[in-house]
Amino acid sequence: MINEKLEKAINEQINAEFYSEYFYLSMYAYFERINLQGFKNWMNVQLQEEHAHAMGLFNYLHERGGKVSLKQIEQPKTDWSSPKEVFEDVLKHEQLVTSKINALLDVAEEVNDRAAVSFLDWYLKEQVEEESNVGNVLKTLNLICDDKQCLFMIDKELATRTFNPPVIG
Ligand code: OFO
Repeated sequence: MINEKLEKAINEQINAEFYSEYFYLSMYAYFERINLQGFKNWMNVQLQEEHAHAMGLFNYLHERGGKVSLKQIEQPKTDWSSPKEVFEDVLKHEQLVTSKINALLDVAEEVNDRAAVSFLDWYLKEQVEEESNVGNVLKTLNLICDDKQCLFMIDKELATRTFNPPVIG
């Protein structure tokens, strides 16, 4: 049976991951509105990844005999002034998620649940990768791209991203 404190912390992270899905869905809607299909595709892949992250924790909690308690999902931001502003928000958001995963790992360590620590390590590695990917897009937007032609070039590149269901844990 999983420790109660850890169960609560995992449930909070499930909510955070579903919020991430919702947040990226809102960005997807923004890119649909301004007709940047490649950026929209990037968000579509990202929101599917977030759904998989949430379900990974959901399934793990069941596997460990815990109770999944779904909570209300906060309303995400709905408007941005530019794709650059969107990616600034994405980076900030992913940095926040990293700190949440670290806090979750602290709880798993505190209650001495080594199996959970090992499982949650995957999420930490995933965050390193996500922050790096997002940082690269943002760098391009910040440093290289100050005209529309460049934006369309990045849009083309982001259109090539595909969703590969992650193998979690
Ligand atoms: Fe963005 O990795 Fe989950 O939240």
